[in-house]
Formats: sequence, C-alpha cells, structure tokens
Amino acid sequence: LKRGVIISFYSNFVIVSDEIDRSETLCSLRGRFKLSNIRPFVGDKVEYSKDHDRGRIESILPRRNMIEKPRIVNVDQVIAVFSVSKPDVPYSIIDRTIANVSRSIPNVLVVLNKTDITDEKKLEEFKHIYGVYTLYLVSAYEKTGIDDLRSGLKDKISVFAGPSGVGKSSLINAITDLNLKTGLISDKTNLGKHTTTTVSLLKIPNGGFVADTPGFTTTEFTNVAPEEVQKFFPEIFRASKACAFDDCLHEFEPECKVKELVEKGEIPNSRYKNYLSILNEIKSQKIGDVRLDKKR
Ligand SMILES: Nc1nc2c(ncn2[C@@H]2O[C@H](COP(=O)(O)OP(=O)(O)OP(=O)(O)O)[C@@H](O)[C@H]2O)c(=O)[nH]1
Ligand SMILES: [Mg+2]
Ligand SMILES: [Zn+2]
Repeated sequence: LKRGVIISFYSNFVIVSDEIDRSETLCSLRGRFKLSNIRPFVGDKVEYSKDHDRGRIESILPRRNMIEKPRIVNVDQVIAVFSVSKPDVPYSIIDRTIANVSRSIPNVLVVLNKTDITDEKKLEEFKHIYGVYTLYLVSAYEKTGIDDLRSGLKDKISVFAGPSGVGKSSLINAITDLNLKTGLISDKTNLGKHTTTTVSLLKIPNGGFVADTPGFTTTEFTNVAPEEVQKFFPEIFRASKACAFDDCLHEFEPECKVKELVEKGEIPNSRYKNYLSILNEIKSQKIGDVRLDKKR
C-alpha cells in the first residue's frame, strides 16, 4: 500500500498527494473502507491502493489534531497574517487572533504583510511587540520575505488565518504555484461538474501544503478557564513561573513577575493590557454562568 495526504475532497472522491513523489491520485472511498463508517477529511494521512490511474482509500492513519470551519486535520502550524497599514489592524485584534488560533494549534507563526506601505517606526514597533514569535516581515506585492516564509512552511501543513484584507490569499498565491491547484481536476478527469465541498490543501513547490481559511479566525472566547489565558501569551506564561503564587493571574497579586517585567518594559504594555482584557472577559462570562445556575 502507498501512503499520502488527502488534499481535496469531492462528493464521492478525494485527491491524495503521495507521501514520496507527491503525485496526485483520484481515490474512491468504496470497498472495505466505506463500511468502516469513518469520514475522511482534508489533511488526513491515508493508506491507498492504486490500480492504473485510479486509487482507493484503504485506511486513515491516526489524527493528531483538527480545526473546524473549515475542517482540516493534522495541522502542523497556523500562519497568523496581519498588516498595520491598509488595514491598520489594532494590536488588540492581533492578540485576540493569535490567542484564539493557538487554542486549537499551539504552533503559531506570525507574518506582517504589506511592509511596502508600512513606515519604519511601525515596523520596529511590531518587531518589538511580537518578537516572542517566529516572525516574518513580508510584502506579497514586492515579493520580499517570501522565500524565507516558504522555507518556514517546508514539509508542513500550514493554515493561514487573520483578519480580512491583510493579504492572506495574495501571500498564498505568491508561495504556491497556482497552476497546480486546478490542474488535476480540470485537465485529466471529467470531474468538472463536481465542486469542492471543503477547503483544499495547496502544494508548495519545495514541499508542504497551505490552506486559506477565511472562516477560521474568530475572536470569541468560550470554554476557556481564566488560568488558561496566559498560555496564549508565551512571554507572560514564561514569566509566570517566577510569580510568588502558583495560581497568579497577574492582576492584583503581590510579587508578580509578569507585572514586574511589564513595568521594566520587557513585556510589551499592549500585550499585558490585551491579556487582561481577555482574562476579564472570560471572568465576567463565568460570573454570568454562576448567576444563571442560581436562578434555576
Ligand atoms: N500594498 C500591498 N497591498 C497588498 C499586499 N498584499 C495584498 N495586498 C492587497 O490587499 C488587499 C487584500 O488582499 P487579499 O489577499 O485579498 O486579503 P485576504 O487576507 O485574503 O482577505 P480575505 O480573503 O477577505 O480574508 C488586496 O487589494 C491586495 O491586492 C502587499 O504586500 N502590499
Ligand atoms: Mg482571501
Ligand atoms: Zn503573576
């Protein structure tokens, strides 16, 4: 049996990209597999058999993780894309977005796009605030930083996320060879009338896959415990180990390392402020929940 990754999903078929030579095979879900009642998703690592040009999925290997809307499994990292010029995305939205995506996929890389229209002062500020992350400063227009970014994506499944208009699709176009995207479906088969039912993984020429996800980014926080919020701020979480109290939330507690580092300017003020804002939002939700419970 061969192994590969499901890169797109059609009504009764999937396209599998081979693990070794990356060749694409149209695979059916018939046979033994269909009986097992497990639905495959984009990103699934599969075993498949091949007879002439047609393939058949035989089994799905265990999944490592899953994101919803759109559904993708086995995601290695999220590429959180922002701009601070046209649109000038506020740091509060940037921090909420990063916090939110890192709930499902802890490995977050940060990209600042549109550096061609961003002044030096804003660039430096962004680098200072988000230096705790693996950071790429790029321009999809001028194609600067694209090779670096592409090497950060090599051999991985990366999902792009971020506010509307920051240039996610433009960057994905710059990174991938878009001719590959539709090649198999439109040229070699008669599946033209089938439309994709979910997102597709796009091949990066040097290795790896990317997915564009307009719907992935929400800024709502539900089902998060107050003590979890700091985990979405790596510099705060790191410092928290040196707080006097194990359950320190870095608000009013004494001997708090986080507050000390904020005062020294080693943790950016905006990061701390946005941490507190998410924390308080979650706490007020909890209070709301308790009140509801009492009424019942
Ligand atoms: N100046 C400049 N403009 C850019 C750059 N990259 C993208 N744009 C422009 O920004 C606008 C939005 O780009 P998209 O790639 O559609 O943004 P997106 O993040 O995919 O947006 P959604 O699909 O709505 O989430 C377009 O007009 C692009 O031409 C860049 O590097 N520099
Ligand atoms: Mg887009
Ligand atoms: Zn603390």
